[in-house]
Amino acid sequence: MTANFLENPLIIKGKLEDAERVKEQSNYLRGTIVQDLENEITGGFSGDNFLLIRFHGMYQQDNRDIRTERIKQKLEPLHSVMLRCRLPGGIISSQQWLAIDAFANDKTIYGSIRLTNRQTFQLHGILKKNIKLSHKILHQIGLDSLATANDVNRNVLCTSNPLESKLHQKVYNLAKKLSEHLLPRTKAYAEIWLDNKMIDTTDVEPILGKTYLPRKFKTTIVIPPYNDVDLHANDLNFITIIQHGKLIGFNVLIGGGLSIEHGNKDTYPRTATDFGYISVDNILEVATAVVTIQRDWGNRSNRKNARTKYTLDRVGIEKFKKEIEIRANMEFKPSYPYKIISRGDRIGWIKGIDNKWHLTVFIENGRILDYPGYHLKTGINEIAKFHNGNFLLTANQNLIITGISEDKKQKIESIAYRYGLINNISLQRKNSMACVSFPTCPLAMAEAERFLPSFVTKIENIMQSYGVGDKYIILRVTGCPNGCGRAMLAEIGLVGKAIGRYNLHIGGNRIGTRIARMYRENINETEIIATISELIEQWSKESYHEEDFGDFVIRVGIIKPVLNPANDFWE
Ligand code: SRM
Ligand code: SF4
Repeated sequence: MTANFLENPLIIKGKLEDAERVKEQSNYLRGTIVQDLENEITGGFSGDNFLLIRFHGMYQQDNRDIRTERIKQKLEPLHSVMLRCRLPGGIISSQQWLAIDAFANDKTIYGSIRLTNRQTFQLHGILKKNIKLSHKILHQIGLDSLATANDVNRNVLCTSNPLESKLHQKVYNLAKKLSEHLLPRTKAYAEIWLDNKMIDTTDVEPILGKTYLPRKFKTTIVIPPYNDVDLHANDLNFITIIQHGKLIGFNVLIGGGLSIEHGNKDTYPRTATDFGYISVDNILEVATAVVTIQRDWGNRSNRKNARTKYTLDRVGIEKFKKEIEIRANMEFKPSYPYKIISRGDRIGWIKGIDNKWHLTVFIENGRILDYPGYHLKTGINEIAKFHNGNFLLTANQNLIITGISEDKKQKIESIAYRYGLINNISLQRKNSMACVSFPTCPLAMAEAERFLPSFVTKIENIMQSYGVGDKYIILRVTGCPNGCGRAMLAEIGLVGKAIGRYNLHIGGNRIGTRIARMYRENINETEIIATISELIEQWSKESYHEEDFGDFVIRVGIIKPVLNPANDFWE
């Protein structure tokens, strides 16, 4: 049923992006990575390999804080790679954690583990000589970094939901199954990083195809009422429908994505569209259909317009839907009603229906490192040594220590207190998030992770001064318009424009179904604080009972809602 690539009118014709040539000529993602690894003259990867290593879960980076200094000294940038692990649903055992923790300490430049907002972790600063070792260690502990970057289906997200543990286990298993089903089949990863000899030379990619997808692809499974995975940032979402405690099927939402390019009106953030309901048994067929449609119809001539959201708006929802039904041999039924109540994590202790305890630890910006006077990394390591169970990484960059029996609770609590892991964190801080940005992100335009902590303190003070210190606003900072910090789904979002300057977006809602619109362009921190202060003052005086900030600014007409992003986002 695969669409004919040459004759199908739904395919954009035009000069292909160079990334397409790279994939085509890569021999199923091998390139000359092996030869490059042996080249000790440079710490980086050359030519196509720079992009190809991304399919294996790594990005070449350098420390931007010292880049200019090194250039002055006529040195090449201090190249290293950031490795992103594949961890569907975010579950990692404490034993696996200890191995990662030791590797981060001993073999990375920065010594940190960075929890990402897609339920996994990144290790920044792995030198070329240690890359193979990193993959071997991952392999030994049953993990890999395959397909966590570039034009494939990325880490599959699944609601972190310890309270509904029975259902969570089932849904988590589906997330794993989906992740494996959509993985590249090439043996390149094992050959290059794990020294497995090439078994044959005819790798076949039945789902992804020889040139893989036109762009990255993101999938979630959501257990309402929690939208902690921020489904509207994703290409494909399965919302679980439960009847009498049993999972019966999913509502399928397609075409979410948040990235834009400053000033490029052909780009826009988009929330996912509801396509209808499918039964549990159809999940793999529907996922295959959506991925292969995007593979066949996605724009390979312009990476800025290549995500599923653009394909969907170009071909139309009805056409896209019909094609899924043909390829998956099923029909969508009308969606079931469901209710989302929140997006945040429930920091602190929760008792699950399994009678076990779950402790969610707040990790500011997901950065796990020992700081002077705050030994966060050591504290988590101590818990991992004692716990002998699982950790669960959330899509809000936090960490849950799961399944703690009553007799172990006290000891874990005492370790957590000793290392300052259980803190008096304000609601505002718990609901604030930033992307990585400087110093490692090559695309960063403004600070994000290093900017957020003190910025939140300022917002907390403003909230206090207007008597709304017990409330919160979903606040997110993203260092450039790629939108990794999901600022486009925030009530207040800052989008990096240049060093020290941001576009200020407002008007997203609490449950993450409305895009935030630009309110002020290219302003500095002082201007941002002054603007937000005025808005919070007005909110504190004029809002209805329990009216959230994002809804307030829309209701009183401070900003127009984004209703149809393809047409009205840039108005
Ligand atoms: Fe992202 C690229 C970090 C979630 C949209 N993202 C990058 C890179 C790899 C920069 C690069 O291409 O060289 C960043 C690495 C920085 C570093 O030093 O670590 C980066 N993205 C992150 C993380 C770590 C942010 C975080 O603080 O948690 C998240 C890793 C997720 C993961 O584990 O897989 C991360 N990125 C997101 C999200 C949010 C989400 O998925 O929920 C988005 C917006 C949603 C979306 O996809 O539309 C996002 N990242 C992008 C884009 C723009 C994609 C596009 O459609 O144009 C890029 C740039 C690109 O792909 O060309 C990008
Ligand atoms: Fe880097 Fe931009 Fe993503 Fe932030 S939003 S991590 S600055 S690519």
